[in-house]
Amino acid sequence: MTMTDDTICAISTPAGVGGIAVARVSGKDAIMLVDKVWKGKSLANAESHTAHLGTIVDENNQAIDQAVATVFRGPRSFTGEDVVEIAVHGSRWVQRELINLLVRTGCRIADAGEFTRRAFANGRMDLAEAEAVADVIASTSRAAHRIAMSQMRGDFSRKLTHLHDQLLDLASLLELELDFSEEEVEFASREKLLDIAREIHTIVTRLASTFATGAAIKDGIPVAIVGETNAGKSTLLNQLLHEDRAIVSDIHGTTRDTIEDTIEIGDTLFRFIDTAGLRQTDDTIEALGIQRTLQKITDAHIVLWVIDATAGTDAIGRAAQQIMPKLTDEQQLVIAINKTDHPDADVSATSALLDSITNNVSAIIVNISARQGHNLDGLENALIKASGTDQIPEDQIMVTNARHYQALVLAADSIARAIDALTAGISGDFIAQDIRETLHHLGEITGNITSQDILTTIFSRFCIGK
Ligand SMILES: Nc1nc2c(ncn2[C@@H]2O[C@H](COP(=O)(O)OP(=O)(O)OP(=O)(O)O)[C@@H](O)[C@H]2O)c(=O)[nH]1
Ligand SMILES: [Mg+2]
Repeated sequence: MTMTDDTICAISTPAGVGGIAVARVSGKDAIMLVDKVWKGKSLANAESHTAHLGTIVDENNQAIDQAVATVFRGPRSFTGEDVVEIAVHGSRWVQRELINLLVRTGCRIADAGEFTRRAFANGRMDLAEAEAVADVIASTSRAAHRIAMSQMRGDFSRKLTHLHDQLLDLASLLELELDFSEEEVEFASREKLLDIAREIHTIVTRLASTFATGAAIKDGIPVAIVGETNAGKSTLLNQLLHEDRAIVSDIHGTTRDTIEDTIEIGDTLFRFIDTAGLRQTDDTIEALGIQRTLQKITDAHIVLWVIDATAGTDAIGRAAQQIMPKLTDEQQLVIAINKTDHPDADVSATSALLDSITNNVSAIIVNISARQGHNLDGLENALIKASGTDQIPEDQIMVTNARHYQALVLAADSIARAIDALTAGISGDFIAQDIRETLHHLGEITGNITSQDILTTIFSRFCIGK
């Protein structure tokens, strides 16, 4: 991606036919270039933040469409440059002609994410805020949207900037000390330094620890649906997704490979993964499927164990032996006792056995009939509870971006080294080095310190027009 001061254009609304489509033009000549294809009151003297009705006409004075042009004069615009947004009727032909015409007039088609990159380059937002624009656009659930909005508003950046500034103050005192090293003076109080370093360590670690949940909220909380063959896992998946996604049959071992899809329950996006039923098998393909099931248990945040209440207690014991040892403390277990509608279902024996199996693990147990759709509400509530998303305070800052997470982990490491050095009474230059590293990692998130390569990678993930 080249950063130049030319004027760029792109359709900013989704590809396809719509009631209207909006082309965005940004750059120092934006107003002048749009004026060349504009029939109506000239935009040259239009005030910022005003909308004008007119017609887009080509070089032969042929009308392409009636349009509304909204003028934003820099720096008070999204990109910080002069911007004109042209709303036309959303026909594919009109959209194509408009862009072709703008290019013939002197605009360049924008690269992916170039509008947002210009906003960043012109100081309209920092990097974390710019990345949040992409997240807001991509958000598919209320919870994901809330996190992205908070990041776009700059809550996360403000927190980091505050830490960064505090640390920078101390770092400069330390550097000053190094300049006077002959004299053995101490400008930076070691006690104060230690206090602040500890505080920063706590906050950075806490932020990093929100990543697992934050990322899961963004992509869908992974729920592995597991259990013995024929328990009703695929039936349940179809019910949760309100769609016949997986094949259901009374033949044991119907599902061979994992099937996954997302759906929003309450405010939260869940990613359900239906898996091959657990049983002893000589079939090579089925055995590979079962290996995948075990892997999915490891990757899941929530393990949803489906039990066939008609299958007898031996079957529960067998499944438990496979599932329980794989669970970690961070994972939540939800157990669905299924087929409660069936005359052979023995719910009380099943519950009693489960009590002993799960006696030192916290599990939420729900009785359901997947086939009849009984108590699916109860199961959905259990999933929301297990996800913990209803416990996240409204103003909690969540990290959802792997790049930010990595930088936070590195910042936590270097500040921890500084704390060790301070506690051990090690000399100032080592401490200053660790603090400089911490500053560097915090700066990477907001973009104070970021290489052009990283910027290009980040912005190329946007679509054209953003
Ligand atoms: N009576 C009753 N039958 C059910 C219920 N849920 C599923 N079944 C039946 O149980 C059989 C197995 O259902 P599946 O959903 O294919 O089971 P599965 O756990 O995916 O099985 P595998 O893919 O072989 O591991 C089918 O005949 C379903 O109709 C239920 O709630 N009540
Ligand atoms: Mg199945």
